[in-house]
Amino acid sequence: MDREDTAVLVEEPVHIDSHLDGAEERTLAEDVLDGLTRPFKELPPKHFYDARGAELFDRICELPEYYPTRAERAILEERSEELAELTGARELVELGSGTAAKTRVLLDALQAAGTLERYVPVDVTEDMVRDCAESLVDEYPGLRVHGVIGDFERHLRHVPPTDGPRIVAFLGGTIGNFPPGSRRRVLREIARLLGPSDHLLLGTDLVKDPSTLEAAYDDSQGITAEFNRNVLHVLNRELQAEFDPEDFEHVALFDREQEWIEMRLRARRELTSEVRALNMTVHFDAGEELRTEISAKFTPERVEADLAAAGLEIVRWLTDSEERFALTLSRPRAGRPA
Ligand code: SAH
Ligand code: AVI
Repeated sequence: MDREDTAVLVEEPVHIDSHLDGAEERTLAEDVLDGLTRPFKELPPKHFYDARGAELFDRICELPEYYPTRAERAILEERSEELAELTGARELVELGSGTAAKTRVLLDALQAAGTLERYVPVDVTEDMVRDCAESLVDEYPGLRVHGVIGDFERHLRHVPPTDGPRIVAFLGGTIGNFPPGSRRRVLREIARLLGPSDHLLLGTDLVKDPSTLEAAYDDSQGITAEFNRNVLHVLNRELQAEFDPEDFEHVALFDREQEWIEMRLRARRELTSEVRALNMTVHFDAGEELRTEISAKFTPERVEADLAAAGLEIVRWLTDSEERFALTLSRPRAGRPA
């Protein structure tokens, strides 16, 4: 027999694509040029997540005040079997996957149902995608992992096509980190990943009393404050800025009208920093603030309206016993425009 006849194509269990290159540094530069020259200074939250930011976020998830992770995990523990049965998913795509800690609950259920074949984590933090892929193929024999290192606002076209039912998961409440207009744009883009037999699983934190919310974003150990200041460490390293992060106070406030938490960095004194890579000088008055994150809190009506605007209809609305957090399973509405 010819060697070619006997050759078996062995697919590697881990495949990683990276779409972050010089373009990523440009987006940080553009965000700084755009966001730090406005009367109300602002930066998008995706720049928190270098290796240190990702580690600080993991510590936030363990804090007694930060309930969303525990509440979402509790829902997954209670309802993953039902989600596996409803979706019959062979593939799980996860946007902003991080360490995929809670995701394992869903992967366990899909594996127990006998349908799981492939996991596709998508995240801007390269080491996390690589480490998580390596760990998961060890933990789930037979699982293939196709990691996409990229920005889910720009690189969703690189999510590989699938021929089986899939779940696209967007957990943790990360959708709340977008202001309302971009939130709907992001959901519309995500909905384009869904065929008629696919589902979106969306995690959203729910509106509740302001004191619980503000404590969740201003913990007594100061970990969230460090996470917030980390964006200045990122600017110092990536763009040769000269901020002293300790010159800034961490602020977390619930905006009752918008129903979102705002994290800000407030200058403790008047200061000026060079951003050498951009040949730029940034000035802060004493008390001036830089908005670093919004984290929107949802009502069932808001989730339904946002999903409907993306052409999706709700299949299941799942909450924890204290109704702090919701997971919504939705699918493309029949007859939605492509
Ligand atoms: N899903 C996890 C992690 C949430 S933290 C959980 O529920 O605990 C938010 C994650 O999204 C981080 O891992 C961060 O690196 C990633 N992220 C933030 N903005 C992103 C973007 N624009 N594109 C891709 N990943 C992003
Ligand atoms: C990732 N994201 C959903 C978190 C949140 O709650 O908005 C990020 C975070 N910011 C402060 N603490 C946690």
